[in-house]
Order: sequence, then structure tokens, then C-alpha cells
Amino acid sequence: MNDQSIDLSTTIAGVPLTVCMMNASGARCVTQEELEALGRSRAGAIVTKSMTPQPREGNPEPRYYSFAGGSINSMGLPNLGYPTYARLIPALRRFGKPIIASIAGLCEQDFVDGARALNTVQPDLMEINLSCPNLPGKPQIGYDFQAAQRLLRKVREVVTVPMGVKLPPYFDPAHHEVMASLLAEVEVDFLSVINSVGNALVVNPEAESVVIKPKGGFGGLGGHLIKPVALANVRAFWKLLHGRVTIIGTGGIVTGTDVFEHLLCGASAVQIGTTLVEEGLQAFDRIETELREVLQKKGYRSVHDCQGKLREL
Ligand code: RRO
Repeated sequence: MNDQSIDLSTTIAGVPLTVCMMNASGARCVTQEELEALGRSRAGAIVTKSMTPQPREGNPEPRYYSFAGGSINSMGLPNLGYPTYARLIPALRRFGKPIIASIAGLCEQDFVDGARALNTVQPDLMEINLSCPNLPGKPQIGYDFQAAQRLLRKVREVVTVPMGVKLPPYFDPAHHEVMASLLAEVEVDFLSVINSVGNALVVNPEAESVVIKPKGGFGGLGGHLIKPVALANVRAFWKLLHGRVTIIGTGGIVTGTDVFEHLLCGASAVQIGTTLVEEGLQAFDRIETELREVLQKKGYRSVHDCQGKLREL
């Protein structure tokens, strides 16, 4: 079988992508230049940085640190503000791939206003980020089920494109169950799981110090070492929501085999964060080639063929 005959296309909430890989929000997607470079890359979609009403510079530096196995960040939502992204999105259509607008905010009303404003330019999909771990004094909304439900009900009313939610990792089946029933009630169309593992602490033993400045060194953990947590969340939500909600797997993807594992657990597509930041956009080409090789070796002809096929013992 010819590698190129393997079909890596997929759909997210009915929206077609030619390749099942894209950037994770935050990774190389803040500026116009970065968004255009994603358009020219092998990414199957362009995801924007999570946006707020006003432009933000974000937290003080150093605010990102990579190490063997992963990264820790406390960027603090640096972004151009939603009016600017709303202006940029129409021109990004020339790249001929879906555009996913990521919406965040400092309060509930920010999310509603951002979603309404972005809806006027009709991105292909909208991802509501309920899981930024890096705003001092602002807990992750995804860990407050009542607040998440209230917010999503309001946002749902103003969004007419397929709407998804970016969730933090959950560590107990009871939490997966509560969140899954809430997502079904609000009629969410897709999920991105997971955001970084929030409020981790990396220590430099030489310097006897933390490695990032904000929040006393606490930040969101990403990269290969969070893959098992990501896979568990993909699998748990896939089992609870199977058929009704598309899942984008995010977390720990370095190789084509990592993508394959996310697909087996039930993801329809994946997002790549730390690896893209560290390696650049050519990571998409490498991982795509590796994924083709894995699927060919395993005898799968498409993403659809292996999706959700994880065997239990
Ligand atoms: O900007 C950030 O600090 C950030 C965000 Br909004 C997020 O959703 N996840 C993350 O790890 N960092």
C-alpha cells in the first residue's frame, strides 16, 4: 500500500479537515504572521490564541520553560484582543482550511461578548476555553461545574457555528460524568481535551529556584509527560459522549504513534502544543509522515478505521 493512499482526513462537528492535525491554541498562533504561517503549513486547521476583549501582554517573563519531557508555562493570555482577530479571520480563509476561534475572558461577560463578536465573522468552529490555569486569582472555570454550565448556556445562545469546549484534565470518573452530562445538556458540538495540567511546579535544583516568574513558579504542564492524562480524558469523554460530540485530543503528542494512541482512544483529530513550540511548524510534516507509516504498518487505511478501537483486556 502506498503511504499517500492512507486517508488522514477527518471531520470536527461536521466540518471537514484534509489532515487530522492542527496547532493547540497558544502554540504559534498569537500574531497575524504566526496565523498565516499556520495557514501555509501542513496543519489541517488554524486555531487562534485564546482571545479577550482587550489586547493583553500577558504575565511577566520568564513565563515559558521547556525541559526533557515537557514544558511549563504561565503566559497569562497574551493576545491581540477579539476585535483584531475578528478582522484577521476573513483574510485567513484564503488558506482554504477551517479556522477555529478560541474564546477566553476574565469574567463570564467577556466570553459572551467575544463569542458574539466572533460569530459575526463566522469562523468554521468556535472553541470556548474554560481551562486557562494562569490568571492569578481566577480559578479555572472548568473545575466549577455550576459556573461552566451558566457560562456555556449563555455562550450557546449567541453562537451559530459548531461550538466546542477546551477542558482542563479531570482525575476522577465522577468529574467526567458531571461534565459530560452538562456538555450534552448545553449541546456542545466538540471537545478539546486537555489543556495543560494546571499549577504544576518545576524546580531547577542547580539554581535552587523556580523556572518561571508568575505565580511563584506555578504553571501549566504540557508535553510528552502529560500524554497518559490526556489519553485518559479523551477515552473517558469518548465513552460517555460517543457519537454525539467530536473529540479533539490534545496533550503529549511528539510522534505519529502519539497521534495514533489519541485516535485509538476516540479522538477524531489532535492538537499539538509543546512540540510545535519547540520544533517549529515542520513538526506537522514529520508527524504526518510518521502517522502514515504507523497506520500502514498496522493495516489501517484511514483515521476513521482506527478511531476508538482501543482494546480493553
Ligand atoms: O495563556 C496562557 O497562560 C495559557 C492559556 Br490561555 C491556556 O489555556 N493554557 C495554558 O497552558 N496557558
